[in-house]
Amino acid sequence: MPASPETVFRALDSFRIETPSWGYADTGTRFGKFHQPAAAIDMDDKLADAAHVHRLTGCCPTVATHVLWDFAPGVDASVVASKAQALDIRIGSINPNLFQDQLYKLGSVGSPFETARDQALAHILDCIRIGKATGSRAVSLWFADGTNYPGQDSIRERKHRFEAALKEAHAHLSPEQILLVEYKPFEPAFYQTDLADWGMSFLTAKKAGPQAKVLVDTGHHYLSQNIEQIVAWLLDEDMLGGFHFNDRKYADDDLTLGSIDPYQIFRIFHEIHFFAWERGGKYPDIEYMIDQSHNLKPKIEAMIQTVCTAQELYAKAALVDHEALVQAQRKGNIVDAEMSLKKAFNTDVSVAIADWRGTKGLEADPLAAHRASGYAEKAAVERAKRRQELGIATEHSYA
Ligand code: LRH
Ligand code: MN
Ligand code: MN
Repeated sequence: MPASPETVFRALDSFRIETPSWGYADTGTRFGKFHQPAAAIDMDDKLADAAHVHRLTGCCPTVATHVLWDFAPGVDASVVASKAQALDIRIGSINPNLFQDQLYKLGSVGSPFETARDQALAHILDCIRIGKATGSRAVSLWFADGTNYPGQDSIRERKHRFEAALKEAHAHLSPEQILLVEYKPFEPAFYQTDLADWGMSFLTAKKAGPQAKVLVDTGHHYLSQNIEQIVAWLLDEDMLGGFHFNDRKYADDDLTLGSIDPYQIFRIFHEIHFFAWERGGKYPDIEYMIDQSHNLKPKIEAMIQTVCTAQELYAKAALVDHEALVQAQRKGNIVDAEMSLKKAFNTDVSVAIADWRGTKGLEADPLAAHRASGYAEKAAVERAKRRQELGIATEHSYA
């Protein structure tokens, strides 16, 4: 059944998704890295690639930055913001790096060492300053903190250290800024992670202050955990700040979105549309971001694939007949209730999305348009040459 174009158009008109700078550069697993000649070398390349993806999709106006990987020490962040602006994009979330420095061996803000805690907090405050200088809204916190062996440190003490640091960070936010608190149950800490699940992020964010919210990375859950239920609860508590979208088969696999389980992403989007429908069409303020590390697929193709999948699933989820769903729920009609979701999920939205792109002056198929543009081939030649000149033929700063 083809989709009602008005609903699809309305959904896509308001849908924006942020691409990550690190998704354009060479990445790998902890076992190794397979290099791509077209991969971005520096921030200028990452901005160019992000702008190219936005030009083709029309829905990725911001790029997430990882401070240590993207901003050279002492660089004027507003200059980077101007470069982005010149390319018709903006700097999006600012991600501190609280895990690579040797000082963070036992953690950052949760470390038993005061020097590590002080450095981590100072870095977060720097990121808040970078956010102000670049006109970006979200400072997005992910902590590798935790312990690897029972008894290694006091779990409660670490909790208190987190509460103190995030409260202090929150006090430095401008009224426009938000603090996103991401959780992850495992890796690199393998006994206990300080912010291991949404409840821990929720409490820590609540204690930090009203501008702190929870960030849900879809890869950061145990297998079979009901992520849409977490989303529904966070929406109901006005605590859902944003997403890091990716897919996984096992753990934090960072695969392209919907490559394994598109229905799960659909169900997450359904919770958001359903919530907004109950509120007369008022959508919550959510930062939709991609966090994937496709080290085998060509970088830009993988990014476009994820963006298009996100649009498709967001549009499909908007098609759920909420009236019918609520009627079925009230009658205890499980089959019809479930079918209202399935019917929307099984609707073909490809023509409606292509038409929407047409109304925005975009090509109907961004992936085909990218392939036809010759952008990747040109980048491969130019970047391979530059790598040689710089003496970094196969290396990149991402560790
Ligand atoms: C941690 C994480 C976090 C980091 C990103 C590179 O697994 O999801 O968001 O900032 O990966
Ligand atoms: Mn993440
Ligand atoms: Mn992750």
